[in-house]
Amino acid sequence: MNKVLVANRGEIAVRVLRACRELGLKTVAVYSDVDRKSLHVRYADEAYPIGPAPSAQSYLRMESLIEAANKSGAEAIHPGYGFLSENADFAQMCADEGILFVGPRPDAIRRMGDKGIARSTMKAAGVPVVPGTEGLSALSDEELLAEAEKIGFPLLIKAAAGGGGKGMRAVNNLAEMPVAIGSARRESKSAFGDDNVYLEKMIEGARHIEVQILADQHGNVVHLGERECSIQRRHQKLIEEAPSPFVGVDQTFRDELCRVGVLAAQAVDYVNAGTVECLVDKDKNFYFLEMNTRLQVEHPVTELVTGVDIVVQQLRIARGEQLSFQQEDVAMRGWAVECRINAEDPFNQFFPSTGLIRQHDVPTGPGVRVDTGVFSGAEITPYYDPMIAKLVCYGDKRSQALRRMRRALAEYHILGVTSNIPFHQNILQNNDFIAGNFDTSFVEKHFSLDQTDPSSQKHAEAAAIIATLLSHAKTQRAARIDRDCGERVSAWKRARNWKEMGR
Ligand code: MV4
Repeated sequence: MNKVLVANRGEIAVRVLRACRELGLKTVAVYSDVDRKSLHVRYADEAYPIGPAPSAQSYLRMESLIEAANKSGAEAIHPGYGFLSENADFAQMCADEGILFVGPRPDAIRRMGDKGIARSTMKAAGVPVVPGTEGLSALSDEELLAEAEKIGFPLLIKAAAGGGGKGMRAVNNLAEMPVAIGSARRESKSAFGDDNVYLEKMIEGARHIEVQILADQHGNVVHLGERECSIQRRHQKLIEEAPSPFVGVDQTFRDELCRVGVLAAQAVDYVNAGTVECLVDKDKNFYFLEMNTRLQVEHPVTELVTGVDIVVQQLRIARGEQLSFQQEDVAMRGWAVECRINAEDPFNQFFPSTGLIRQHDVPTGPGVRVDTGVFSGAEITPYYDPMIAKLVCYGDKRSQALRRMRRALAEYHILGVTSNIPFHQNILQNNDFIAGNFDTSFVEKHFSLDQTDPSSQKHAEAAAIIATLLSHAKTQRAARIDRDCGERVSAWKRARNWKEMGR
């Protein structure tokens, strides 16, 4: 393997290209019309256009990607995350073309892709799953009603082809079932072209904790510990950390959770990097949710606490090498936290913000890592996901990692588009977050700005958010004045800027 094509864009394409560079591999980028000037294109040794901006016509076009690989002579394709990364047909197509797919075998992708099949496979392998309809498939409405009574309420209806909350419905009693089944089926049909659903008892007040797995082609499977991913909004993760503050110093619990993660991977003969997502309740009961058969956005927090370069390992595994270490060699040391920096307006329902990034000043210094695909002068288009960067901070303890994160967020300046930095700053000030005391409902509970119930503390919360936003706006304004003091700014404009700063 000498040359790798990266079938992705943005920060993850750059991340993968960097790993290729370090391994001495030649690199090939692909780009849509609007990405011609993107960082990943600049970074690669060569680059091929693959079509118009909409991903269905570019980054999701399997034939164009295979064609670019063949034209460039790339022997392998790394899919990154999103796009075709969990598409079994694409993995198969690569295999048929004699191209190495940097990921699991098509069969493992397929078995984990159908959440119903995945649950049955897991249960048979001794992996705990949430009680529900595992073992049954293609359930009719009548069967669902009968099963629902056996499971009890509240329960969740989930899409078999789903994942990530799409097509999911919460149901409190039998009477609500028929309508909920109908809408879950419709949503699933339109999103995935499949209207099969299954049922799970609802686990309330749960945390979302996941286990990072690495498996080579020789049957060696190791875990790299857990990540805490409960800080999310509408199934979009916002902050991730490793280790999980809930697991904390309970090494017995960690070992058990991670052992089950390994068991889940072994059950489908998993190869390459993957993640086993679990729900963990307040009594430390944990249940398999789903397995993501790809590299994840939040992999850097694991890299920082284990010292393992996950993408380098992926490439080594793909070219048939054995894992160079064993489970006993893996230790989690220190603490890492990641904030996803998105081009979206936290004060306007997180509406995506597009346009020219006029200035992008990223923090650096001790314990700070920034993975980004943008730069000053880059354009944020509405075609792809709004994540601009991942700001990852490391410390010997959680408190130090959080201190560094606050410092780094304050150093981060983005001009031209609105970002969610002030939102992160607010969370990083929250006492429950600081105490590690939160579950998946944290963001909803603490930051529902649209609620105006005076009997709650919401006004205080809203005031805190407004204060943060104002203070942030002031810092941004100062940065803009600083930048505009260059020669090309007229004295008149500068005078106005100085006046503004006095406010
Ligand atoms: C659950 C659950 C409670 N009980 N399943 C949401 C997305 C999908 N991956 C699974 N999800 C959930 N499944 C049972 N049986 C709560 C959630 C859930 C959630 C899970 C992970 C991260 C954030 C979440 C936010 C709300 C609900």
